[in-house]
Amino acid sequence: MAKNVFGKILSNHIISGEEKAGAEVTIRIDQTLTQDATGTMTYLQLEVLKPSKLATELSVSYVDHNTTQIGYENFDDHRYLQTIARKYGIYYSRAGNGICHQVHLERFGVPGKTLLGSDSHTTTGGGIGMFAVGAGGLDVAVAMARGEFTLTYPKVTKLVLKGRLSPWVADKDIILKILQILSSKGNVGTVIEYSGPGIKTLSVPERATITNMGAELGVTTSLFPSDENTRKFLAAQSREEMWVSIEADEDAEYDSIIEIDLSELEPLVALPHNPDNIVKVSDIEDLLVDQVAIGSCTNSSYQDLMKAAKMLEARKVDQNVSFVVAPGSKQVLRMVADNGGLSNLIEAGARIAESACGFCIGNSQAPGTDSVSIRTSNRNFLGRSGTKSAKLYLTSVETAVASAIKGRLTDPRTLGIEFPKIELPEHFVIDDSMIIAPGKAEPEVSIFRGPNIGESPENTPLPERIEGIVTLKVGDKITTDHIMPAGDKLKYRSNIPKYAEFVFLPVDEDFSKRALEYKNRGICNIIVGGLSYGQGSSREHAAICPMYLGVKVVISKSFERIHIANLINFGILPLNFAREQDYEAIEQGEEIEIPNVRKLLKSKKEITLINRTKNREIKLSNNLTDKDISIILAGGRLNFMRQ
Ligand code: MIC
Ligand code: SF4
Repeated sequence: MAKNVFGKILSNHIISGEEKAGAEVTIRIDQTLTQDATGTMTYLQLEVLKPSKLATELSVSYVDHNTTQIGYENFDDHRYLQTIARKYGIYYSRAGNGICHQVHLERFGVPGKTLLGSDSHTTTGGGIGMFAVGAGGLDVAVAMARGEFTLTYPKVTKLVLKGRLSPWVADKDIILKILQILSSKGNVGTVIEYSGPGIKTLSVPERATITNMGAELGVTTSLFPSDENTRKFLAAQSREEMWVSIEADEDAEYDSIIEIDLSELEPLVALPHNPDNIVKVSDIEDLLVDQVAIGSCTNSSYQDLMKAAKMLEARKVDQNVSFVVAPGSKQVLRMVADNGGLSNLIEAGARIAESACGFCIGNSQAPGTDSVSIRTSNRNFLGRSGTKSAKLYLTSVETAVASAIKGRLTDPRTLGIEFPKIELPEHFVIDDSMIIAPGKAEPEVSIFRGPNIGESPENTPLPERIEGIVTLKVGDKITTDHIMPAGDKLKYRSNIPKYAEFVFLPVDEDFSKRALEYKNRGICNIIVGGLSYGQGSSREHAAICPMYLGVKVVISKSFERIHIANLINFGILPLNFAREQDYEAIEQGEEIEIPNVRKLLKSKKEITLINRTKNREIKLSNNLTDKDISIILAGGRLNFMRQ
């Protein structure tokens, strides 16, 4: 039977289940990646699973998020990760070597392989023809221990790119256009497969900018075929032997088809506070700008930085703009330095930041009060930058640099300078000295544990009857940045009791105190949410910390894929309103009862909630599989696996 690229990769990896949209399938995972902010919890869980050896072909532990090192916590956590990597035979990419997704693309990504990463932007790997998926840390720990991952077999959308981009219109504008068409909600359970003549005009790093922001679409992942451009990129990384050709069969079928003519695109911008809030740059030009930040796993490649450097040759950034540049990797920084690009950037007034997540996750370079920040990153959620009143606008590198020069949001086509066409280099500089390759696993190695490293907390089995209070009611598109803010709190990722103090901080400063008080009185905490609850990051802390505070149930109109998996993994029951309008029938502070919940879940009967305050019944539904239900009843995945 004719197959598309996704189908070809998946059928090579199926362990069990039917290859049919909506079916539950278990697939073999070839590679895993973790980053430090999710990694400490992932490896604490791996320690609980105690595998005698890893089941993956390759696993890499990156340090890229928590590199600010104010206080001892980050450095101690890095040491923990480094010793754990030795114990299990995991590659360890040291702080300073770069952002996980950029480095993985450069040094480890292999077309046709499956990659599971404890970071939502693991989807970046689709740019090199991998089936690359983001997941919670516990799922990644299980993949390392058992080599498998279970997911819902997705629908596949063919996204045909025709024509070629005009000068000054970039890879980023393509994905912003797709976000405008598809929005950031309602795409759960879909894979996007790129195709058409336009893809031949895009290099692997440009493709990776597009697949990176598949995370913002909320799709399972997205991917490009592995073609001549993929071969060229691997050859330039001295890894040509890893190349295989993977193209869709001519009559391959898709569930839906979308076409975009690249030649019709214009520079676009995502307005605050969601990446799908898209308008043309020319529509809001002249907006005064306080900060411009180039970098993040979306746009920090060699081509990105050299474009910026060329545009800034013999030019200065506006004196009112703070201009920060964070190269995606040590390789990028080294090559931009060798080629003279770094001097241009420095002379123009750039503040060169470490090759790390940095400004993107709000743990450095926080903008000022009410300020406008133009960024090449992928998320502009409220408070994400570390400054709640700041407004973040997401653009291409070209638009960001034009705006830095002018001090106002600027369509780069109006700059009147020569367009900087930067080709993919024939050879990248290869220096893997910041990656510690594993020798044989060393089971006896002593693991370093600083005072910040806690334990992996566990839940208790779901009670037969839930009696609780709606501790919080929120609206649509609540992101994991709302639930579990990062920024300057990121260093507490390994210390759950401390980190739990900040749950829902951007939404309700008293939530954590209130929830803990109810928990201590034996009352279950219940959260009510709107559409796309849990959008954004893979951080399982958005489930672990609420669990620690005694949250037992989240009822919402819909959930995002990774977050619902995390809720299940930690034994929090995710339920939907059977009728969306019933969202209105329940308010914060109301007393709730859900009787016979265990029995009803097991027998797959409809669950009814009793709003005791209003004396009214509300019907609830769910899409839980038998396995999900068993995990929730057991009080989370680790308990379930022990049974
Ligand atoms: C993010 O971009 O929000 C993060 C920080 O990379 C997260 C992971 C995390 O919260 O540690 C993600 O995207 O999954
Ligand atoms: Fe790091 Fe930002 Fe990418 Fe997340 S989105 S991995 S914080 S660079």
